[in-house]
Amino acid sequence: MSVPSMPGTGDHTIKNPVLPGFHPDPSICRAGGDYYLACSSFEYFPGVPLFHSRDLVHWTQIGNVLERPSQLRLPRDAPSSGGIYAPTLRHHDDRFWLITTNVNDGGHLLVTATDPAGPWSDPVRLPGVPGIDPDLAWDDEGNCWCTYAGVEQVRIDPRTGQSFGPPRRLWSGTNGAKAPEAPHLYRIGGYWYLLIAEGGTERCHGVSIARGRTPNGPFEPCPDNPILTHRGTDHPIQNTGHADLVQAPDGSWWMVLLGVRPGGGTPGWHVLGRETFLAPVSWVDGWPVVGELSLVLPAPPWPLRPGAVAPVRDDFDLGEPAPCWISPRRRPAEHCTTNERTGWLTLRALGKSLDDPDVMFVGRRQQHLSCRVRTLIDPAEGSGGLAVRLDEQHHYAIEAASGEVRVLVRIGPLHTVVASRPVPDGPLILGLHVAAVQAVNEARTGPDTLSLGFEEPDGTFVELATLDGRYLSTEVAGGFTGRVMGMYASAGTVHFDWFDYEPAPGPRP
Ligand code: 6LW
Repeated sequence: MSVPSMPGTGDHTIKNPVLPGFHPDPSICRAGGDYYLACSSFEYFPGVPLFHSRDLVHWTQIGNVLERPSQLRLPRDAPSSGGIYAPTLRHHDDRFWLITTNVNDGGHLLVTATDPAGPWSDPVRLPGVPGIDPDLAWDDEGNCWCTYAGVEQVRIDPRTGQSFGPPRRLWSGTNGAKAPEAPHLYRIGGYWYLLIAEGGTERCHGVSIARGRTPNGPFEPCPDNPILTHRGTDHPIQNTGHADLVQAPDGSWWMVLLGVRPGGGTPGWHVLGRETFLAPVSWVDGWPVVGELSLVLPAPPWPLRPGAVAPVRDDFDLGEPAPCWISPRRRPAEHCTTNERTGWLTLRALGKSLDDPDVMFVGRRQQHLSCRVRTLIDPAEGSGGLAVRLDEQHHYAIEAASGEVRVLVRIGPLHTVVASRPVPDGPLILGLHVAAVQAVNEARTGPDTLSLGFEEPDGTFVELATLDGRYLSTEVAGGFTGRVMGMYASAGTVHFDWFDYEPAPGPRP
């Protein structure tokens, strides 16, 4: 069977991942010429980032689906990598529908909107539907089928959340592979296709498919399953799975999926979490065949429509934080505001450190393997700093307080101050430079280094510590998220005038 390559002239290339950084479990839909995509968000608030594109390649975040406490409750004891699991986003009946699971607050929830930029409704709950990874599909009779990991299915009323009858087992995947999950059900031509992930979300991840004549099966597995996996290969994109399909207006088919980019020696550490990749799909004998999935692809055969280039600096001049800013569990306005000091982000401490589940931390995803971040902090009324966080037990920070800066490290049960330096009172620029490794010349080389420091008034960067990045990787910390970089308060009130995030040239694309 021939494997198609990305259609197009090859004159232009696009970079995969199309959504770099911690953007796992992508779900996509199209309304006319507009594509929308949603991802999991776990313990972060607001939840479920929502993106728009007109070319499948360039994506702009237009909001977050769950942005009010009435939609998203993440209790203090919701662990990191708990909270919001994989969503499904669909356009049906002139409405956008999003179903997802809050594993720490009542399970599945379903919200709708006429404009995907929001506002989204308050949630409808689905107490009769167990599990994770819910999907929504409607048949011609108007029945709505909710299919979820396992893989099982139940008919629901999406307006009330009521379910009808006991769940039915549909398919448990191929050859006993673990974790049949992430189902998506589509009617394409004369068949209903059931796309799933299997093998687990680690190196053995893969995508398989089955088809049947009704949305309830019976389902016949594709003879070429898995239709996508990079397991057992040295491909730079690993853990490939959890896919969703979309058809472009020209009739071509595309897949979005999650994958990771491990770096360093053995076993390879990925630090940005699971990212969203794009691959072309063609159809052979009624089965989808996934084409080229690589870091650089020929562009699709339509004009590319790059959105606005993300500015390096956020000056905090808007009335509220831009949609890319996220916080663990909650972000009460009285603890995080751009209104107290005009043009500054003010954070008032909740938890006392980054170890606390309710630390007042506001961050954005690290999206490039090499990058630089800087922020101007005024710690006159408290202490706080600049941090890169994987979870409560894995973070590096440079913290400023009363005439001193300190580099704080937490790796699992170990906490330490690795460096400190007196500084004059007053506002100070803190910096963090991430550099992907040049080359793997021995098996134990880490994926990157992180240098933390501050700037002298003349702009010289004073590096206080350079740390191995492997300890802020999923292979060390575990879980489902990726690095988030941002500002925090550990005592009193701290103000931040601006925050810069700048990709840096690096040895890996
Ligand atoms: C998600 C499951 C998975 O619910 O990981 O990769 C889980 N796939 O489908 C958390 O993202």
